[in-house]
Parts: sequence; structure tokens; C-alpha cells
Amino acid sequence: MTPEQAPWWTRAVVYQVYPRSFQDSDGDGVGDLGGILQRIDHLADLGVDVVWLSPVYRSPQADNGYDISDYQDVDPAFGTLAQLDELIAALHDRGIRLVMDLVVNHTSDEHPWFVESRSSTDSPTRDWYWWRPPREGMTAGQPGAEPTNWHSHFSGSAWQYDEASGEYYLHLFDRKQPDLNWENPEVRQAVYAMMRWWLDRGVDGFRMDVINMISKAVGPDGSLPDGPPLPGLPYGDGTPHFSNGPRIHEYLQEMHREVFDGRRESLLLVGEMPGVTPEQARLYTDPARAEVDMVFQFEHVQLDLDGDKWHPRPLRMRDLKASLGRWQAGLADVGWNSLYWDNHDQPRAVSRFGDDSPRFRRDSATCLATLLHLHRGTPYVYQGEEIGMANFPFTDLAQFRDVESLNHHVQAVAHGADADEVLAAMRRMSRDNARTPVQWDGSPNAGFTTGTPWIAVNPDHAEWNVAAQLEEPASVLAHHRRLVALRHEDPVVALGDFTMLLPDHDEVYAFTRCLDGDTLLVVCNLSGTAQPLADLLPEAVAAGVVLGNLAEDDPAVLRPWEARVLRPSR
Ligand code: TEU
Repeated sequence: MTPEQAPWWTRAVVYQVYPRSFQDSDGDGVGDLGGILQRIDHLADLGVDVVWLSPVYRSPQADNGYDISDYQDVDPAFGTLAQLDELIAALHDRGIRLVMDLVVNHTSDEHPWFVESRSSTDSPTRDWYWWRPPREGMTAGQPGAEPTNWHSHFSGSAWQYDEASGEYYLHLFDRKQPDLNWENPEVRQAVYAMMRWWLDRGVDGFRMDVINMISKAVGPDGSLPDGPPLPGLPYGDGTPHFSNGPRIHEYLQEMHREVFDGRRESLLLVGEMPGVTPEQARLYTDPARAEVDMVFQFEHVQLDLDGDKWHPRPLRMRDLKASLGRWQAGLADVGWNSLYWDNHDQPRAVSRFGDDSPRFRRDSATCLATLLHLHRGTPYVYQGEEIGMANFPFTDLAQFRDVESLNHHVQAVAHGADADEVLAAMRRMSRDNARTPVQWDGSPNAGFTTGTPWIAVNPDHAEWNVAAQLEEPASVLAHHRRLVALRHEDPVVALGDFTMLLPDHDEVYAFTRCLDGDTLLVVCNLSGTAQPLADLLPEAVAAGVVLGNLAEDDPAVLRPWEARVLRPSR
């Protein structure tokens, strides 16, 4: 791909806004569109090209907006449609595109489509969802009578019994998030019409929530298969029957024809795809197949998990290199990577992969950022990451808000787990770590709200906040600004080939990026111990520093958490 042929998003950096926690403008303690409008200069100063806005649609907020009851309106908690139009215009004025979250694997159970579907077995939208009778020979409502043994992501069985009709509906996530039946062409057309409506309103693309789960492996008789049993749980793993399902590519290609034809070049289409492999991602992101531009894969955020997210274990850097290296190689000639450490579902990267102790927090945050932004792919920065926000010091169940975390606690304790151990895992892994309010300044609510925040502000905000970093050239914020600018200025960063160096080294993560004879060498010390760079990569010592996260010192030694982007002389 030459710089002339490359799509615009190869040079772009995306910033994710989780509106509930970004900025409150009306004092109700919940972030809103008015708040984003107030903080828009922060995004422009950072230099990002795209804002991905997590859901602001009408929603009962069972999963903070990922349960949508009206796709074509804004939830009053976040503001109005007119404010969203204002936001689109304000971003466009600054050359920033807006990508909306598209949550169409499921709706809210309060969406009129589902309310209608549930009203009777003869309802015109009955078949828009997955309704099934109890398992053959079982009494409806009894444990084990669910149509399949699938476990839901957020709450026990993936089937909810509906007494009125004697049938169950499928929900891969919470019971308030019934799955849409994409087999039904009316469902697909309704979704496409809604998407066209948003594009006509001026949005610049979609981040498609769990989009690789929309095709389920349904048999000709309408049956769905059981999954392999899950250890220690009375459920099975349904993923083989709904992850990258039989019609997924057909649906995405149809969506492309129906929605994106004629306007694809200006859009950004990214599919969130748990469980996707590099081989599958090549298919999803091959431009010739017209599906999506890039995917969010999950491999690198699962390397420190033992079985599931509630059983964290230490990450081996070698595993991280092997994984990211495989993704770089897998999409080198076809397709494209998205790059992220943080989002609204992951604990904070500086606490998880870095070192958030006072000594190394700034250095590890900037080191991780350098590493991420210098890979080949489109980097995604999650709100607060640009100032090194860290996990919250949770001590009590009452501090949590997230449906996944709270449901997990109930389930785990009901199945005999020790409540303190469950809480300890939640403290490390809960999504609420990512959802505490953005720390704008050192005032009591960090400048987020004049009211009572919906979730507590991290007590470290007195020291770690945007205001404190704004004019500080050595800050995490200033470093992010430099990384964004570097991608814009240097075509090697955007398009250079990637070659991993020192694959077996457990502390130093090093690689080159090459384009038309021009090379960048990236060396990052992912540890708290100095590393002998002169021995490991002698060519690095004499190379010119393009960008580093520490003031220049002995070029032969890589200090703890030091990161350097180098340009060896040709
Ligand atoms: O997340 C999809 C997903 O796979 C999550 O279950 C993820 O694995 C989990 O949050 C990790 O703890 C998407 C959204 O990003 C998430 O916020 C939603 O809750 C979910 O879909 C349902 O819409």
C-alpha cells in the first residue's frame, strides 16, 4: 500500500468517549452531550482524527446504553438529538469525524420491537427475536428446561423464561438484552434503514458491538445446538454456535451493499469481535470483500486470564509479543489492525500492563502508549488513558455499578465462591475501573460534575488530572499529543512494515517499521529494571532519537519503562 493509495484511517487516531463518565453539564452526576461539547477543545488539542461515541441512544441503561430501546433518539440522560447534531457539526468544524456505536446483536427488552414480539406468539415481530419452547420433555421454567445449555455473558442461562407465552427468549448478554434474529430479513432491513438514517445525519461510521455474534448456527428445523459443558457451572459454552456463525460474512456484505455503497471511502467501520482469529480477521477486513475496515480482537487482553476474566494471572511479555506479532504478520498484506489497550470494558492499562505505583506510573503509561502507537494499525485511545488514569481502589461491593460485575458476584457466591476472593478479582478486573469519571482537575469531583457523580471519582485525581498535565511537557498527556502528531507526520508510522525483534526477551519489546528504505526502530523496556541496550541491539545505540518518553541520557542503557523511537542512520 503506498501512502497515496492508503485509506485515511491508516493515518488516524481514534478517541473513545464513554459519555456517562466524560463530562456532566447539568449537575445530575451523569456525563452528557453538553459536557462533550464543553470539552471539545481537549480532543482537538490532542489532535485525534475520530471520536467513537459509546451509546447515547434511548435506553433503560441496564448496561449503560448497550441496551437500546430507540435507535433513532438520544436518551434524555445524555441530552437531545439537536445536541448530537451540534456535536457532529462542532467536531467536523475541527476536522474530527464522529463514529457511532452500533449495537444490533440485541436490543433492550423495552424496545418496541421486543415489547411487540413478547405480546403474543402470533405477533408480527415474534420472529424478530429467538423464541423457543422448553427442552423436549421438560416443564417450562424448571432448571434445565432451557432450550440450550448456553451460558450468557452476564447472567446464568442465556435463556429467559416468559411465563405469559410459556416460551424462552435468547439473550447472550443480560436478560434485558434480547438477541435479534438476523435470519429474519425484516430485521436486517430495519437495521440497515436505521444505519442509513444516521449516515444521512452526518455520522462518519460505526463501531459495531459484538458484530461477529449476529449469525447463530440454527438448524433447518429451527433448533439450536448445546455447547460443551463449562467447568464448575451448570451451563455450556455456546460460542461455537454463535461466534463467527455460518451467515456472518453474508450479513456483513449485505450490510455493506445496503448501507455503505457509494460512501464507503469517507467512513470508518470497525467490528468488535470477541474470539476472532487473525485468519478470520483477514476475511473480515480484506477490502475486496467489502465487510469492515478493521476489527477489535481480544487475544492480547486475555493473556493474563486463567480461563475467564475473573481469574487474572501475571502476563508474560513473551506471550504478549507472540500474540501482537502474530496479528501484525497475519494482517500485513491483507486487512488492517486496530490497536488498543484500554476501552470501557477493560481495567486500566497502566494498572494492568504497566506499573501504577508513584515511581513508575508516568513512565509506564508513556511507555505503553509509545508501544501501542508505533505498531502498524489504527490506535484507539480511551478517555483518561491520555493522562494515565488508573484502576479504582475498590474496597466494597456498594462501590460497583456494572451489571457484568454485580451479576458475576451474585452468581459466583451462589455457586460457592468466597465473597472476598470474588471482590478481589472485581477490584482488578471490573469494567468499572474504566468507568470512573474523567479527571479534569484537582477539585472535589475532578471537574466532572457539580452534583454527585453516578460512580465515585478516583481519589488520585488531586494529582492525576488534565489541568495538571496541560502545560507540562513531560506529562502523559503531552506524550500522547506527540504520538498522535508523529503518526500524522511520518508515513513510516502509518504504513511501514512491521518486524519483531528479540521475540524471546521478557523485558524489552523491540521492532522495526520500514517503508521505502526508511526505517524506524522502536525499543521499549516493559520492566522496572534497566536493560543493556548496547548488548541487546547495538544498532540502537547510535541511532537518532525521533521520540522518547524520558529525557535523553546514556544511549546504551534502557532505563525502567523507557521507550525510544529511533531512526538508525541509513
Ligand atoms: O462487549 C462485548 C463483550 O465481549 C463483553 O462481554 C466483554 O467481553 C466484556 O465486557 C469483558 O468484560 C460489548 C460492549 O463493549 C460491552 O460494553 C457490552 O456490555 C456488551 O457488548 C453487550 O452489548
